[in-house]
Amino acid sequence: MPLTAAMSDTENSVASRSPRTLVSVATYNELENLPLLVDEIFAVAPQVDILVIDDNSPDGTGKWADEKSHGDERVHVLHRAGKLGLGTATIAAMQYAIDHEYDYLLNLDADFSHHPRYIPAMLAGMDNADVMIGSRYCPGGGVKDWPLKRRLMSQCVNFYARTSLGLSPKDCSGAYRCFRVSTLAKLDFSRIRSRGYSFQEEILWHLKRVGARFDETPIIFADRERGQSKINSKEALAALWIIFRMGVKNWVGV
Ligand SMILES: Nc1nc2c(ncn2[C@@H]2O[C@H](COP(=O)(O)OP(=O)(O)O)[C@@H](O)[C@H]2O)c(=O)[nH]1
Ligand SMILES: [Mg+2]
Repeated sequence: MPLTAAMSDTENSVASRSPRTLVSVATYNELENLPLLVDEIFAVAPQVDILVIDDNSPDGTGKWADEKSHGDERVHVLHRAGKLGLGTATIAAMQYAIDHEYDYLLNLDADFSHHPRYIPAMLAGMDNADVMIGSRYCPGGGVKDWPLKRRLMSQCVNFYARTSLGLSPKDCSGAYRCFRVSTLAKLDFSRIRSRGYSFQEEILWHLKRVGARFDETPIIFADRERGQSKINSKEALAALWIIFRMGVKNWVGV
Protein backbone atom coordinates (compact mmCIF):
# COMPACT_ATOMS: atom_id res chain seq x y z
CA MET A 1 0.00 0.00 0.00
CA PRO A 2 1.47 3.41 -0.88
CA LEU A 3 2.38 5.42 2.21
CA THR A 4 -0.03 8.23 1.32
CA ALA A 5 -2.98 5.84 1.28
CA ALA A 6 -2.52 5.27 5.02
CA MET A 7 -2.57 9.00 5.78
CA SER A 8 -5.54 11.15 6.69
CA ASP A 9 -6.58 14.03 4.39
CA THR A 10 -5.01 16.52 6.78
CA GLU A 11 -1.71 14.65 6.82
CA ASN A 12 -1.75 14.44 3.03
CA SER A 13 -2.25 18.16 2.65
CA VAL A 14 0.54 18.90 5.18
CA ALA A 15 2.87 16.45 3.39
CA SER A 16 2.35 18.14 0.02
CA ARG A 17 3.41 21.64 1.20
CA SER A 18 5.57 23.04 3.97
CA PRO A 19 3.71 22.90 7.26
CA ARG A 20 2.68 26.21 8.85
CA THR A 21 4.25 26.10 12.28
CA LEU A 22 3.54 28.27 15.29
CA VAL A 23 6.03 28.28 18.17
CA SER A 24 4.34 29.38 21.40
CA VAL A 25 6.12 30.79 24.43
CA ALA A 26 4.24 31.65 27.62
CA THR A 27 5.98 34.39 29.55
CA TYR A 28 5.88 35.90 32.98
CA ASN A 29 8.83 38.20 33.71
CA GLU A 30 11.12 36.82 31.02
CA LEU A 31 12.64 40.05 29.70
CA GLU A 32 16.14 38.69 30.26
CA ASN A 33 15.41 35.59 28.19
CA LEU A 34 12.80 36.37 25.53
CA PRO A 35 14.86 38.55 23.15
CA LEU A 36 17.65 35.94 23.09
CA LEU A 37 15.15 33.11 22.71
CA VAL A 38 13.34 34.69 19.76
CA ASP A 39 16.68 35.15 17.96
CA GLU A 40 17.66 31.53 18.64
CA ILE A 41 14.32 30.20 17.40
CA PHE A 42 14.56 32.11 14.13
CA ALA A 43 18.21 31.05 13.75
CA VAL A 44 17.22 27.37 13.68
CA ALA A 45 13.74 27.73 12.13
CA PRO A 46 13.29 30.96 10.16
CA GLN A 47 10.07 29.64 8.59
CA VAL A 48 8.05 29.53 11.84
CA ASP A 49 5.81 32.14 13.45
CA ILE A 50 6.15 32.85 17.16
CA LEU A 51 3.30 33.56 19.57
CA VAL A 52 4.14 35.11 22.95
CA ILE A 53 1.43 34.73 25.60
CA ASP A 54 2.26 37.28 28.25
CA ASP A 55 0.36 37.75 31.51
CA ASN A 56 1.02 41.46 32.03
CA SER A 57 4.59 40.82 33.21
CA PRO A 58 5.69 43.64 35.53
CA ASP A 59 9.19 43.59 33.95
CA GLY A 60 7.84 44.70 30.55
CA THR A 61 8.18 41.40 28.65
CA GLY A 62 4.84 42.04 26.92
CA LYS A 63 5.87 45.52 25.85
CA TRP A 64 9.10 44.15 24.35
CA ALA A 65 7.10 41.48 22.49
CA ASP A 66 4.74 44.13 21.09
CA GLU A 67 7.65 46.17 19.80
CA LYS A 68 9.24 43.09 18.24
CA SER A 69 5.93 42.16 16.55
CA HIS A 70 5.78 45.60 14.90
CA GLY A 71 9.13 45.01 13.20
CA ASP A 72 8.73 41.30 12.37
CA GLU A 73 5.46 39.96 11.00
CA ARG A 74 6.32 36.42 12.15
CA VAL A 75 5.92 37.53 15.80
CA HIS A 76 2.46 37.66 17.42
CA VAL A 77 1.47 38.54 20.98
CA LEU A 78 -1.47 37.61 23.20
CA HIS A 79 -1.85 39.74 26.31
CA ARG A 80 -3.74 38.54 29.34
CA ALA A 81 -4.67 40.76 32.27
CA GLY A 82 -2.71 38.96 35.00
CA LYS A 83 -0.84 35.80 35.94
CA LEU A 84 -3.26 33.04 34.94
CA GLY A 85 -0.85 30.08 34.87
CA LEU A 86 1.09 28.11 32.26
CA GLY A 87 -1.73 25.61 31.62
CA THR A 88 -4.30 28.18 30.53
CA ALA A 89 -1.59 30.03 28.53
CA THR A 90 -0.92 26.78 26.67
CA ILE A 91 -4.63 26.30 25.97
CA ALA A 92 -4.78 29.89 24.66
CA ALA A 93 -1.90 29.05 22.30
CA MET A 94 -3.69 25.87 21.16
CA GLN A 95 -6.89 27.80 20.45
CA TYR A 96 -4.89 30.46 18.57
CA ALA A 97 -3.21 27.78 16.43
CA ILE A 98 -6.61 26.25 15.61
CA ASP A 99 -8.23 29.64 14.83
CA HIS A 100 -5.31 30.71 12.61
CA GLU A 101 -5.11 27.36 10.80
CA TYR A 102 -1.55 26.37 11.63
CA ASP A 103 -0.50 22.77 10.96
CA TYR A 104 1.80 22.38 13.96
CA LEU A 105 2.01 24.05 17.35
CA LEU A 106 5.37 23.75 19.10
CA ASN A 107 5.46 24.84 22.71
CA LEU A 108 8.57 25.70 24.73
CA ASP A 109 9.50 27.53 27.94
CA ALA A 110 11.08 30.97 27.69
CA ASP A 111 13.99 30.24 30.03
CA PHE A 112 16.17 28.09 27.70
CA SER A 113 15.44 24.93 29.68
CA HIS A 114 13.97 23.83 26.33
CA HIS A 115 16.73 24.82 23.94
CA PRO A 116 15.59 25.80 20.44
CA ARG A 117 18.38 23.66 18.94
CA TYR A 118 15.97 20.69 19.21
CA ILE A 119 13.22 22.31 17.12
CA PRO A 120 14.33 20.74 13.78
CA ALA A 121 14.24 17.22 15.26
CA MET A 122 10.83 17.88 16.84
CA LEU A 123 9.42 19.06 13.49
CA ALA A 124 11.00 16.17 11.57
CA GLY A 125 9.32 13.71 13.94
CA MET A 126 5.89 15.08 13.05
CA ASP A 127 5.93 13.07 9.80
CA ASN A 128 4.94 10.03 11.86
CA ALA A 129 3.43 11.45 15.04
CA ASP A 130 0.65 13.74 16.22
CA VAL A 131 2.56 14.76 19.32
CA MET A 132 6.36 14.96 19.48
CA ILE A 133 7.81 15.28 22.94
CA GLY A 134 11.17 16.84 23.72
CA SER A 135 12.05 14.11 26.17
CA ARG A 136 14.42 13.97 29.11
CA TYR A 137 13.78 10.29 29.68
CA CYS A 138 14.20 8.59 26.30
CA PRO A 139 17.65 7.30 25.26
CA GLY A 140 20.00 10.26 24.72
CA GLY A 141 17.89 12.64 26.82
CA GLY A 142 18.70 13.95 30.27
CA VAL A 143 18.81 16.75 32.79
CA LYS A 144 21.81 18.93 33.48
CA ASP A 145 22.96 19.67 37.04
CA TRP A 146 19.92 18.30 38.89
CA PRO A 147 20.56 16.92 42.37
CA LEU A 148 19.67 13.25 42.87
CA LYS A 149 16.55 14.11 44.93
CA ARG A 150 15.07 16.23 42.13
CA ARG A 151 15.87 13.59 39.50
CA LEU A 152 14.19 10.90 41.58
CA MET A 153 11.11 13.04 42.25
CA SER A 154 10.67 13.83 38.57
CA GLN A 155 11.11 10.19 37.56
CA CYS A 156 8.62 9.05 40.21
CA VAL A 157 6.00 11.56 38.98
CA ASN A 158 6.51 10.28 35.44
CA PHE A 159 6.25 6.64 36.46
CA TYR A 160 3.10 7.43 38.46
CA ALA A 161 1.52 9.33 35.53
CA ARG A 162 2.46 6.69 32.94
CA THR A 163 1.12 3.79 34.95
CA SER A 164 -2.01 5.42 36.34
CA LEU A 165 -3.03 7.07 33.04
CA GLY A 166 -1.74 4.34 30.71
CA LEU A 167 0.44 6.82 28.80
CA SER A 168 3.24 5.49 26.58
CA PRO A 169 5.73 8.42 26.46
CA LYS A 170 8.70 8.24 28.85
CA ASP A 171 8.44 11.98 29.57
CA CYS A 172 4.86 12.95 30.41
CA SER A 173 5.56 15.99 32.56
CA GLY A 174 7.70 18.19 30.33
CA ALA A 175 6.21 21.10 28.39
CA TYR A 176 8.49 20.93 25.31
CA ARG A 177 6.10 19.49 22.75
CA CYS A 178 4.94 19.80 19.18
CA PHE A 179 1.28 19.09 18.41
CA ARG A 180 -0.58 18.41 15.18
CA VAL A 181 -3.19 21.17 15.25
CA SER A 182 -5.88 19.03 13.59
CA THR A 183 -5.52 16.60 16.52
CA LEU A 184 -5.78 19.42 19.07
CA ALA A 185 -9.00 20.51 17.34
CA LYS A 186 -10.58 17.20 18.42
CA LEU A 187 -10.23 18.14 22.11
CA ASP A 188 -12.85 19.82 24.24
CA PHE A 189 -10.71 22.31 26.20
CA SER A 190 -13.56 23.01 28.62
CA ARG A 191 -13.02 19.48 30.03
CA ILE A 192 -9.43 20.18 31.08
CA ARG A 193 -9.41 20.44 34.86
CA SER A 194 -5.74 21.13 35.65
CA ARG A 195 -4.63 24.66 36.28
CA GLY A 196 -1.15 23.79 37.54
CA TYR A 197 1.52 21.15 37.02
CA SER A 198 -0.74 18.22 36.12
CA PHE A 199 -1.77 20.08 32.97
CA GLN A 200 1.05 18.42 31.02
CA GLU A 201 -0.10 14.90 31.94
CA GLU A 202 -3.79 15.73 31.57
CA ILE A 203 -3.45 17.04 28.02
CA LEU A 204 -1.59 13.86 26.98
CA TRP A 205 -4.37 11.78 28.50
CA HIS A 206 -7.05 13.64 26.50
CA LEU A 207 -4.91 13.34 23.35
CA LYS A 208 -4.54 9.59 23.91
CA ARG A 209 -8.31 9.31 24.13
CA VAL A 210 -8.72 10.90 20.68
CA GLY A 211 -6.20 8.45 19.20
CA ALA A 212 -3.08 10.64 19.04
CA ARG A 213 0.23 8.98 18.12
CA PHE A 214 3.10 9.96 20.43
CA ASP A 215 6.81 10.01 19.79
CA GLU A 216 9.82 11.44 21.58
CA THR A 217 13.11 13.01 20.65
CA PRO A 218 15.86 13.40 23.25
CA ILE A 219 16.64 16.76 24.87
CA ILE A 220 19.03 17.77 27.59
CA PHE A 221 17.01 19.91 30.00
CA ALA A 222 19.06 22.69 31.61
CA ASP A 223 17.91 24.83 34.52
CA ARG A 224 17.30 28.50 33.83
CA GLU A 225 20.33 30.78 34.08
CA ARG A 226 18.41 34.07 34.04
CA GLY A 227 15.22 35.19 35.81
CA GLN A 228 13.14 33.53 38.53
CA SER A 229 11.39 30.14 38.52
CA LYS A 230 7.65 30.24 39.19
CA ILE A 231 7.66 26.73 40.75
CA ASN A 232 5.37 26.20 43.75
CA SER A 233 5.39 23.03 45.91
CA LYS A 234 1.72 23.35 46.93
CA GLU A 235 0.79 23.25 43.24
CA ALA A 236 3.04 20.21 42.73
CA LEU A 237 1.13 18.28 45.44
CA ALA A 238 -2.23 19.37 43.98
CA ALA A 239 -1.01 17.94 40.65
CA LEU A 240 -0.44 14.48 42.14
CA TRP A 241 -4.02 14.47 43.44
CA ILE A 242 -5.45 15.46 40.03
CA ILE A 243 -3.43 12.71 38.30
CA PHE A 244 -4.73 10.20 40.85
CA ARG A 245 -8.35 11.21 40.09
CA MET A 246 -7.73 10.96 36.34
CA GLY A 247 -6.11 7.56 36.91
CA VAL A 248 -9.24 6.29 38.64
CA LYS A 249 -11.36 7.51 35.70
CA ASN A 250 -8.90 5.93 33.29
CA TRP A 251 -9.17 2.50 34.86
CA VAL A 252 -12.91 2.68 35.47
CA GLY A 253 -13.23 3.68 31.80
CA VAL A 254 -15.35 6.86 32.03
N1 LIG B 1 1.84 33.56 30.55
C1 LIG B 1 2.30 32.90 31.65
N2 LIG B 1 3.49 32.27 31.60
C2 LIG B 1 3.92 31.64 32.71
C3 LIG B 1 3.19 31.62 33.93
N3 LIG B 1 3.89 30.89 34.85
C4 LIG B 1 5.02 30.49 34.23
N4 LIG B 1 5.05 30.94 32.96
C5 LIG B 1 6.05 30.70 31.93
O1 LIG B 1 6.10 29.29 31.77
C6 LIG B 1 7.43 28.84 31.53
C7 LIG B 1 7.86 27.86 32.64
O2 LIG B 1 7.91 28.56 33.88
P1 LIG B 1 9.13 28.41 34.91
O3 LIG B 1 9.04 29.50 35.90
O4 LIG B 1 10.41 28.30 34.14
O5 LIG B 1 8.74 27.08 35.61
P2 LIG B 1 9.71 25.92 36.06
O6 LIG B 1 10.55 25.59 34.85
O7 LIG B 1 8.78 24.85 36.49
O8 LIG B 1 10.53 26.53 37.15
C8 LIG B 1 8.28 30.11 31.47
O9 LIG B 1 8.37 30.51 30.12
C9 LIG B 1 7.47 31.11 32.30
O10 LIG B 1 7.72 32.45 31.96
C10 LIG B 1 1.93 32.31 33.94
O11 LIG B 1 1.22 32.35 34.93
N5 LIG B 1 1.54 32.93 32.78
MG1 LIG C 1 11.81 26.82 33.90
